[in-house]
Amino acid sequence: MSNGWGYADHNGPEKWCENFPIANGPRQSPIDIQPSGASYDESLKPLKLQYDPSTSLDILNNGHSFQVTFADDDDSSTLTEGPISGKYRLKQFHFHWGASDDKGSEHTVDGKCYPAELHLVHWNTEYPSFGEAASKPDGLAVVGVFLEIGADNPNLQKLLDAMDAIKCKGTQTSFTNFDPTVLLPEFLDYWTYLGSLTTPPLLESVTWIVCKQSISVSLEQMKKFRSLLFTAEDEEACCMVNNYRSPQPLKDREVRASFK
Ligand code: 1SD
Ligand code: ZN
Repeated sequence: MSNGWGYADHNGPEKWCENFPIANGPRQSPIDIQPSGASYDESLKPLKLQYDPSTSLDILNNGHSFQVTFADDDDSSTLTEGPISGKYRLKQFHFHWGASDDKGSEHTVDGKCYPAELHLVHWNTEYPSFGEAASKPDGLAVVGVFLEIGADNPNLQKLLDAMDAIKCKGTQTSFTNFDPTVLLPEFLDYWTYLGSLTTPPLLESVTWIVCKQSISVSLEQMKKFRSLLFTAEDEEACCMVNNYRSPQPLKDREVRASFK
């Protein structure tokens, strides 16, 4: 894994444990969610997502995914309630997807893979910064939303239109006034469990909140995701696909459901 981690055979998820031994730790993500094994917890509150579109800054191809970054110097865009206590600020969102429609999500439900999964990454304002929060057991909260093949999703269009400008690794462009609320499903029933980042350094700091309801994406729109490149402009082009980690052992963890 000399040239850093990725999703290829030589530097992919099976190799991450060489440099990041926590890959085999007690609370790794993603997991296969088994609805029959999840316990309904009536104390779980509805999620409260308050996002201010003026906090969206730019869109970036980081060579692993593409992400939209948000200004997080005040409490303008936050996640509160749900399974967490206190206030978590939105830092960025990004996606994971497959080379074909039968794979791509990180979490699975009873073994079912979705073609893509959206992650909205938030950090606990009890800590001074994202960087410090990222290593604390309650430092991050990531909301996961599955994408399912269906109708063209107009709410993805602004993102897809920006992709031509960020085709290569290391490129970014301004992406302002975007409201990530439009990417959420209509109903916010969720499963929650304690896990980790799904990419190196795989820190065990994430309260995962995975929405039961998916959002739609068309075949054409999925094609556009797959037209991004893992590679920089001066490298041999390699399509950004299969940028997901497979489910990890549940070990001694409980998955709770906000719904019956
Ligand atoms: O894959 C992302 C990674 O890009 C980075 O955003 C990290 C947070 O620093 O989070 C992981 S993930 O666990 O949200 N997939
Ligand atoms: Zn992710």
